[in-house]
Amino acid sequence: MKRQFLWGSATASYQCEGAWEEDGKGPSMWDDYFHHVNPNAVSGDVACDFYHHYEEDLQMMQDSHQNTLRLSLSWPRIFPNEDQRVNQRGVEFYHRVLDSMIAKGIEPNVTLYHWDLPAYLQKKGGWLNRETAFAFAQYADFCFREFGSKIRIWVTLNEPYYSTQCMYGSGNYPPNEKSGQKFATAIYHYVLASALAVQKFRQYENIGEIGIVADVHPCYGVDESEACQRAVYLADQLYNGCILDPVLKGHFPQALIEALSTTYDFSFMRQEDEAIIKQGIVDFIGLNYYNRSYIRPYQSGPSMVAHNNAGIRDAKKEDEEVKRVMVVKDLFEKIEDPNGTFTEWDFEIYPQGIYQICMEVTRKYGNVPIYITENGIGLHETLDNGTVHDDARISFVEQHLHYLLQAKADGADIRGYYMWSTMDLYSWMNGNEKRYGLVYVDFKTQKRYPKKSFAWYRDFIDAHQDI
Ligand code: BGP
Repeated sequence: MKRQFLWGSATASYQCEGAWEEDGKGPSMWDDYFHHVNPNAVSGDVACDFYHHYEEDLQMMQDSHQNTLRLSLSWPRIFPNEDQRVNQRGVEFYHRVLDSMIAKGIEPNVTLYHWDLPAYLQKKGGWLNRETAFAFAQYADFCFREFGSKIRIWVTLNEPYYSTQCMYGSGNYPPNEKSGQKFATAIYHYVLASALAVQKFRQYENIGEIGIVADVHPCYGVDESEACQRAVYLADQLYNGCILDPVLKGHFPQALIEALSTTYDFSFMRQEDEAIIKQGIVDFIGLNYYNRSYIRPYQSGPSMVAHNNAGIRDAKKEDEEVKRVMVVKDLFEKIEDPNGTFTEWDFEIYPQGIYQICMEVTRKYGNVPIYITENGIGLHETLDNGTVHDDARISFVEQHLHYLLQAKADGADIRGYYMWSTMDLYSWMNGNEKRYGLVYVDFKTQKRYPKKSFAWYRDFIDAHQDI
């Protein structure tokens, strides 16, 4: 029987729920960070208060004919303390949300971990500590048992590569460190965690399928030279292969490890883990596509990575550090294409990249089922007569969907598409003013206002039901 294509949008617990300490929830590493380390920054304490507005948000999804929502569970809402006693009120919240979704014909696509690590685990080293991987598997196992009758699409982790880059590369996210060694260690433990959770999942029958969500970055060289091709090859292994290879082939990309092993110590990779990682192969892959990587051979300087959280495109002229660039010493450099089109946060708009990455994944990993689990554009927006005329978003999504449907027609097994995001929500280091939603949220009143893209997406879905 032909499966219905899934058309929906995505959120994440810390970015939408709010209620950071309500009904027995424990603090996550983000709560600790904003309450103790960076108290002047905008936090996700309230966000768009999905905890109290979920009925309204799900109703709007149904009104726009979306048949799926990607959401995540907050680990510290379920296991608030180190004693590992279940917080029943947190569990009940997720049951209420799932029941409401199912009643509205909205398929749950559930991520177990979207970066809100319990604070008690962060205090013990977080993803640098291999014990975190085993703790994750225990938490995942609980969720499989508790919610297994309601969830058919499971995701272990969201964007292990990008979150590690932000935690230990740019130092943009807590714990705000810049260490290549820690970067490599954390990625490894993430992959181990996913594999351990998949092992647990396989013990159950009839609880659906399990995957992982990877941020993907199709890599393009500045020229065709041999040196550039080598740089692109290694950049692709780092940005894409270091997650996709282990979860789809069962091992890490060898050339990358060889290239890095003169600088970094890989002794955290234990032989006993090899079998676990081999058994951790997923059923599908979720791809988050925002932009491509434009690559040239390594030129000079130490390894570094920087982000633009200022939301001002010209900020980079004043301060080089806000430029969205990366250097991996001796391997490659990621730069801006001087002819590219960029958002105010230096995200390049490159719709063809979604075609490229879907076809590459299909070719390299044997036609694996694909969901596009995030795609969208962050903009500064204001309310205008009760709505937002977000033509830039409509154009962005329309172009990406054009290329996505082309990839599907050319043989990629694409099963669903999720716009980031369902409604405006909290954008990590960019606070509340980098808006991605189909629905505008007034964060002061928590009132919702559908944007122009909301109706556009509904009509697009209606016209593409039978693909
Ligand atoms: C992805 C994350 C999301 C979301 C999105 C937009 O990396 O999975 O959580 O935040 O990017 O990123 P940002 O909010 O930083 O612009």
